[in-house]
Amino acid sequence: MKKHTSTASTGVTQINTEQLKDQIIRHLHSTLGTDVNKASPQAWWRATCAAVNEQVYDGLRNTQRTHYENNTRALHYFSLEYLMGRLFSNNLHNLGLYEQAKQALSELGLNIADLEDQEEDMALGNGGLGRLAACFIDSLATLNYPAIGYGIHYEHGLFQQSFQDGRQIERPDSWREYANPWEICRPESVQEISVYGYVETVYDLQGKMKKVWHPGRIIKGVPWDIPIVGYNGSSVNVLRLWESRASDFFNWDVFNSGGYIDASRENIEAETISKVLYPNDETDAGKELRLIQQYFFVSCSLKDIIRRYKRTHADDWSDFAKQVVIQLNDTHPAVSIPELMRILVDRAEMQWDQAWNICQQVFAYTNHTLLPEALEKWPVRLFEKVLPRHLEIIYEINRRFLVEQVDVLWPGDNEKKRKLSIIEEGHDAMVRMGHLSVVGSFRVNGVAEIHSKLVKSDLFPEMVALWPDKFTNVTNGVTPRRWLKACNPKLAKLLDDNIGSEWPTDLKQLSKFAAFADDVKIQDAFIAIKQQNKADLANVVKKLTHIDIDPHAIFDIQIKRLHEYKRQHLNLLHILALYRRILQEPDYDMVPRVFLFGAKAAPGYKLAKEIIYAINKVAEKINHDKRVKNRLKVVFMPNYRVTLAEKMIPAADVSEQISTAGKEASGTGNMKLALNGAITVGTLDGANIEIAEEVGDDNIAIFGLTVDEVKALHANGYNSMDYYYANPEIKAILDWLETDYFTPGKPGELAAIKRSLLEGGDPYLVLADFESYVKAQQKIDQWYRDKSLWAKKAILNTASVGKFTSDRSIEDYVSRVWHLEKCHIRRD
Ligand code: 4GP
Repeated sequence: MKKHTSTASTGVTQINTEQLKDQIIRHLHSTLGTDVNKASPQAWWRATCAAVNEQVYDGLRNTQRTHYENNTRALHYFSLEYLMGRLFSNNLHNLGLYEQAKQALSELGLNIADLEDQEEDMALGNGGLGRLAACFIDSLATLNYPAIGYGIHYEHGLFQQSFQDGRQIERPDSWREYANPWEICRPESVQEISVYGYVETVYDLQGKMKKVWHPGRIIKGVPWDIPIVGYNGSSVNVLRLWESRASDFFNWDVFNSGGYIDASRENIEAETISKVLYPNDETDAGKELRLIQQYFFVSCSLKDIIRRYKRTHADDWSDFAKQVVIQLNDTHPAVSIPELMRILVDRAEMQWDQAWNICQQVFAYTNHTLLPEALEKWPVRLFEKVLPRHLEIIYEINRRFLVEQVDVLWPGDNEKKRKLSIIEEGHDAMVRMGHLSVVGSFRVNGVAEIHSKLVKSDLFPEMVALWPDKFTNVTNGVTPRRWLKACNPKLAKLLDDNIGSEWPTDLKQLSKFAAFADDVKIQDAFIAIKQQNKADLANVVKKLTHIDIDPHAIFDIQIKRLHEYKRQHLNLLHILALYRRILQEPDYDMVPRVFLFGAKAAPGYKLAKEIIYAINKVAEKINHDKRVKNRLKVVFMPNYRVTLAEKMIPAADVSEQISTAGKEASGTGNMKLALNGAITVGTLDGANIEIAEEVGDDNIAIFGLTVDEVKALHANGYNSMDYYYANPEIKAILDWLETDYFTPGKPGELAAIKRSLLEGGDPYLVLADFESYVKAQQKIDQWYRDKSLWAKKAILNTASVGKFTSDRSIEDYVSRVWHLEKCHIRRD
């Protein structure tokens, strides 16, 4: 066999294939305690991870030392979710070691893809918000910005999904059951945090009043660090995740006094905090545990930040806001605002104004959704029980805000005060976390142009009147390293060969690819790659679902959380319309199409689960109906997650982005799919609008009501019944769902969708957009018939979406919000 001895072109330490092989074997022996003759794939994978970690830790050490020496200002990203996926191939790619590793493993008789499959997804997030956080920390490290991500070290990530007779079944996800090779426990940085108890007002000898919080429970936060390797860069930043444990001190007392059971209960209760990720997406969990989770991680993180700051500044707070900026990823970490106030006022004994001044220079807040049910509110009585001192502080923040800001701009206007108050009055008073976030931050941003506009006009118009400069936009982005280079290596190579290899860190370079849109050779190459990716996906589909799909059909893909506003049921209605046309017209002429879905529904979200069930039942019928003659196939992929996305996205011809206009804040799947040459069927919503601007109207199939039209329709009284009676196709399809055609012997099993669209009033205007959706789909069918035309459109999609790299999003945050300096890492 030919010896491959090339060295990595970039990365932290130069290393060649031979050295890598030696390292892997050394770790097989000394870290895993096994031998080449009997090592399992799992052991080989762990040994390879350990070898990779040698490079990672070099970079980590150098990065931390350089940041310390330069006393850098750093970003602290506070997020309850990080949807990381696997790290193995990502770390290899970012270190520039992927080809070496592939070669080294092959010389050892192993296939790198098999080892990749040994890794569980790190699914510590629900959907877009969590995946965005993962892309952002990749970009921050790649761009050499000092940054640290803070979150929770959940024992169980997002549930694993399977289907039983078409219905979603949830099982716990145990991503680190046998330990995770990428994380490092840091006992030296353990924190203790307090909850419950009561507040005492005391007076010192001078008669000065002080508030003393006597906590009811103390919980230990144990940090686990995951190194985040920048691409080609020398920076290795850290994602620090907190695990909850019972405080030793508390536990020991109880234990000593004979309370073994009580001590174990304390343990269990404490550990429950970081036990599970709430599976809700965009809805408020409404649980005491969720509030404690939020407080637990922000309190640990703030103490960690302050400990680091004090190392160089002792008790001098004057530079704190120069050194520290904290991004609140949605309102979930908003309790950090009163927590920092508590630390400054109660512990550091600072004057309120001075403390508030610091707070207002440190926090910035990103809003990710306008859905009313997702805007977090916590009952005042819950706050009082869990965080009594914080509630007092929130009252004081609110009092000052209403007197010093609201009443000055709108003197005597009680209606304004009621609307803007951080406390929503009522028989069950609530703390409005969105209001708190806006009041306590120096910047507020939405995640796409239209969304940021709506944040200002519909969500917080008065706050804009108070602080016009506070509001800004940062359109989301995705890392092209994971979402093109690593997941679509063939397309990545075609790009390298034709436009050079700078695009992974300078995505605007993709525009050079537009020059090849009419080049027949490139079109053929592009189509051949897509075809191969589709064949690969067909194999995955066969393995997971036993369904045969034809790689020559159009692969039409909708992958995202299951939610009414995302309208997977609109997609389903279109599938039913096609099926019905085929049955009515046996020679119905259409390009064969495979509709692929991937989506998890929150376990408590009934209609979402009914939609999954209906899609699965319709799929079963269509896939077995000979009359269809393979023109239609429907596949619901089980357990959709980052790793599955990496297989589906490179194989997509069509990208379904069909939310009701005004509801999808941005979307990021839309960006990944366009980047990989899929053509979007989409509404003018979220970042679809910006994608359309970039790719041009000819290369996207836009349909449906606009945001203004949606508002007007609602204002004038939308009646979905009008569409039901006016359009015979709609009527026939909805009535069909009520029969037992798809669920033999069980009529009405799929009726929930019809009910929600008719009796339920169709809140997301599915029926109003149906006709125009069908037309857009016909356009896709027409375009696809002309191979060269399709290839051109697909190439132009890839070539035109350079804007949507998360590197650009990060640079926007840096210039509009964070004001960081790049820090070039000195190697030892
Ligand atoms: C999501 C939004 O729904 C999606 O449009 C956006 O692209 C993403 O955040 C990142 O900004 N929101 C959530 C959530 O995932 O839990 O609110």
